[in-house]
Amino acid sequence: MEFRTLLNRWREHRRPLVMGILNVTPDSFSDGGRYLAPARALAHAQRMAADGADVIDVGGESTRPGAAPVPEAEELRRVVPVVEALAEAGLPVAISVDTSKPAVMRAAVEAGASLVNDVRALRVPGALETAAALGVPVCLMHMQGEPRTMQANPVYREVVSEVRDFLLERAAAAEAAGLSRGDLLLDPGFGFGKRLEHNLALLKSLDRLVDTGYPVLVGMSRKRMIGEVLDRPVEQRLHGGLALAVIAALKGAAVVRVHDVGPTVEALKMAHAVMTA
Ligand code: 9MG
Repeated sequence: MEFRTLLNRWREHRRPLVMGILNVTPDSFSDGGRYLAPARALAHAQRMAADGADVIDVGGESTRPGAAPVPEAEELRRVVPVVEALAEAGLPVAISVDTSKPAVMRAAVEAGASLVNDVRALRVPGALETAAALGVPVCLMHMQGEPRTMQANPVYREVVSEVRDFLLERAAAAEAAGLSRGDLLLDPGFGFGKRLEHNLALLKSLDRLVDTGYPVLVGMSRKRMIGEVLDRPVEQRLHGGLALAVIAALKGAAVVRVHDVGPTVEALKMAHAVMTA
């Protein structure tokens, strides 16, 4: 399944797509180490597909606050066999690769990925040119700083305008490099160099990003913003995450990136039924 096909389906029906998270990392914040072996990764992807995921996002470098960078060879070693296994299994989902490295983008797309999810919005040298040459849709995410230090002291004058301006500037750079406007998604990057007040303001004003006309992807699943409001540890953030997913959907998000696919699919189906009644 090509991600572009799903995006066109969303343009027609406006039912948000659900992206299941598949971290093939030893150190991600909620599931680090669980799916490093390709067979376990495939089993988890099969479960998410059966639960109704539209897309599976495969990532080999943790971007949690404080995470250290991963060398290119190691990221390739983690990601490529898993993308190959998912593609060979013929699951009824699109495969996305969560990376900022041009070599990983290239190898993953050759192996069967049809979306690049880049938390650095194609700012790594060579990423713009590589993405343009690959010709697949790309998600451009906002991040202030780098994962290792981004939560030390995030500061904004006016977070919604700054994030929106940054993303529009990156979309213009992508289009100038040859990417099609219709292949770009924007993501405010919840938790990436942002305090709780910034995250809440961005979700409250998500329509300002939706109004740009680009499809918007959001990722809030199990994140600290839920823990801060509800005072819950990472394994008890499902209910808060469902509330946030529904709010994002009502505000027009096109894709919701989550760990808990089944409950999210049901919550969004319910919201869609109400909104289209
Ligand atoms: C990889 N990753 C972790 N959190 C994310 C988010 O919020 N958005 C996107 N696009 N990717 C994310």
